[in-house]
Amino acid sequence: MFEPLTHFVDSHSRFVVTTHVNPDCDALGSALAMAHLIRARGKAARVINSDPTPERFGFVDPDGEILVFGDGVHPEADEAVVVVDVGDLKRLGKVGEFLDSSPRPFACVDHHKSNTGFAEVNLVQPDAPATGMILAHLAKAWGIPLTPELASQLYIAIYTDTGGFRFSNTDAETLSMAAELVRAGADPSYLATEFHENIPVGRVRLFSQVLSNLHIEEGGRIVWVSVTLAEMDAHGCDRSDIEGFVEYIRGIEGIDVAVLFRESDPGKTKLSFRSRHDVDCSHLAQRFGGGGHYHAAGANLDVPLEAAPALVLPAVAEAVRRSHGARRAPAPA
Ligand SMILES: [Mn+2]
Repeated sequence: MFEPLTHFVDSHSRFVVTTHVNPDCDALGSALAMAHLIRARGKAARVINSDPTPERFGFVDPDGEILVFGDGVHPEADEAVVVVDVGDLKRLGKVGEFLDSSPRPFACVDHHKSNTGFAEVNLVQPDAPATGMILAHLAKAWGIPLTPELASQLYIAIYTDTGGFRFSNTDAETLSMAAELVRAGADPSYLATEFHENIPVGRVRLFSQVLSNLHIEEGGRIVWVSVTLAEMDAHGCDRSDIEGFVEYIRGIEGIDVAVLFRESDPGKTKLSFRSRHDVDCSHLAQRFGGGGHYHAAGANLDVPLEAAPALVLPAVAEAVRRSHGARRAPAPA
């Protein structure tokens, strides 16, 4: 299954690796790991992203290797491109627009259920818990030793995309790969602490404001919140600070779907869906032009924040009514 990508890497000599806008730790760790693997195969590789690395994820890239697309920083004519953790070309941001106007060979390594196989070479495994997991297997297939740096990049990718080994994508294989990465030098306590315990106080204040207006519908099966640009500005927050809000409200007892409506630009709304049980968020997001995973997905609407809930919530309610909700524990014999 790695042959097409192996052939792609062997057929070019210089590479740019890139990932989605508003990068999370799977995106960042996977981009760095992919560049490392390409270099270990004797080729040149650098990482250029559309968005700067969010400050609180700086620990993923301690050497500041990730470049930001801009004046004079873009894929050169002789650089092939590898896109990681991207299921939809729209999520490539400025780098995507640049590639549209100046096409070059490109490959994609990803695990989004909604990935349509848009690249020339697609290494897409929807069952993988993280793009970092696919790359951990690729490192082994290529016989590339796991340095502590590489192991840390892959570990944080897997750790965060499994919600700290909580989500249904966590299985024995996930945990045994994590153990292998720890043996190779990833420090689980350090990485988890950097990830969870670096919260700017403005983010906590914004969260408390958002939570003060929590909406519960469908007899407690749907929960939703919204956040405006003005609220984010007032607390010095950017969109990366909002990550995690929707995960938190998904934890409310008895709910099936959590939705976050975020004003992304004036007149535009970003939707984030999180579900439990048998509600397919990826399917829900696709109804609004987005995509993602079964239990986590998103979409962008050209609709003002105030108008978005009335447009979206009926579809969520329909999905919830069709679903079976929590599986009941078997009755004692
Ligand atoms: Mn991912």
